[in-house]
Amino acid sequence: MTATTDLTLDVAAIRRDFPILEREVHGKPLVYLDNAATSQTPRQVLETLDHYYRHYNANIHRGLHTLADEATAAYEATRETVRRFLGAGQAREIVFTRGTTEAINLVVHSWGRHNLGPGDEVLISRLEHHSNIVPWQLLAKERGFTIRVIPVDERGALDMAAYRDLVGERTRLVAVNHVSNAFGTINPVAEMARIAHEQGALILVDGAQAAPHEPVDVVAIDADFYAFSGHKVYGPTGAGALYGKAHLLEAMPPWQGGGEMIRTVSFEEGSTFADVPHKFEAGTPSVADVIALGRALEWVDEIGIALIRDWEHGLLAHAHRELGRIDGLHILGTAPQKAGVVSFVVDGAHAQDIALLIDQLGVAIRTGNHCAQPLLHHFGVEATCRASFAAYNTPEEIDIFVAALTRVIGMVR
Ligand code: 7TS
Repeated sequence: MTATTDLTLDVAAIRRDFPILEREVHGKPLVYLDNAATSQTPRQVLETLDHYYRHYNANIHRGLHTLADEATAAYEATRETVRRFLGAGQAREIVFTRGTTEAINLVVHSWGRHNLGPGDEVLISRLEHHSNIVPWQLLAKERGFTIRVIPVDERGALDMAAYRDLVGERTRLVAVNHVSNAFGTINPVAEMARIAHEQGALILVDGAQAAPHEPVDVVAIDADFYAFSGHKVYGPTGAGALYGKAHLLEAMPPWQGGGEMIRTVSFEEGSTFADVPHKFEAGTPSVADVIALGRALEWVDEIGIALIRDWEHGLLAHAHRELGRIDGLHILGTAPQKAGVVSFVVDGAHAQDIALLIDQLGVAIRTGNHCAQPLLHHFGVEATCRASFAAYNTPEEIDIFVAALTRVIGMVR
């Protein structure tokens, strides 16, 4: 099989940045196609972590000594890097979190708890990851608001006509992912924001699967909140961010209390709180991981997110074409706008068996419900196999994956 993409990304040079891609699994070269779960880490990010711990490991914002000053400067410089990466207007609109899950929980517990009550509605799409469903359900129990679900069509694209009908005067917030982790659907979030705003509702965009793959501009989208995870965009685990419009963040109460988020603390008069974004960053953050996340975003910038997107779209088209030749294989998620994720089931072969056997051939794909049970149940399946791509993947790797899959299907049928 020949690789057929005519794009110009220097994938050989990119691969040299990732030491892990040289390892073998079960005696075979690793083919890593589980990037939607977590991406691999380039040496520039590894070196940033190493350099931090060797040279300026210190707690931030508190120490009046050189190491603390250096750590604080690098941490705050990353806020500016994230601002640029997301196209936000101001660095104080960026709150560091552990990742997308924590960013969504921040909005739920701070904005949600203080703005939602009986009679209010939150719209969530059927495409959501559990982390954009369950926190809302937990709060709905406590506050008595209603969750309504934006349906999908048979391709796994959002039903925009139904969305327009659902958004009404009771709608307070729309929570939707930018890109679906299970199917790869790219959602028209700017249009969804416009429709939400016409009705006076806010929109929270879960960008966990968009930030690594698509150019993001929170101002152009007009997102009120935008969340992403560093570990899916070539950064380390433990650091991600929430973007929030300044006036919203300012009006929101703290959600976690502790050091660094206060201005004054008194037993007699209670406490007063720091300005945004520090009001939302209680305790010692994952300083090294935040700084290394900044380096990861710079790495993405050095290559160019548009080039990464185009490369991955080429990989996706190649994968769709080659998988389409396998008898009895069904791709779930065929929306016209898709990022580099392909989910599929195979007649007569359990997804779990496929993943286990294909791992023996060195290929890492994901099986299961991808933390999107409502979506998979809607399509009548409990699990799919999912291959997801990153900048370092190649058409040749997809060919190896497809050949391995063909072999495995022959074994289990
Ligand atoms: N939202 C989306 C759309 C995601 O894909 C994920 C993780 C999350 C939120 C949660 O991110 P976290 O970094 O806070 O855990 N998605 C996946 C996945 O597809 N396979 O493993 C994790």
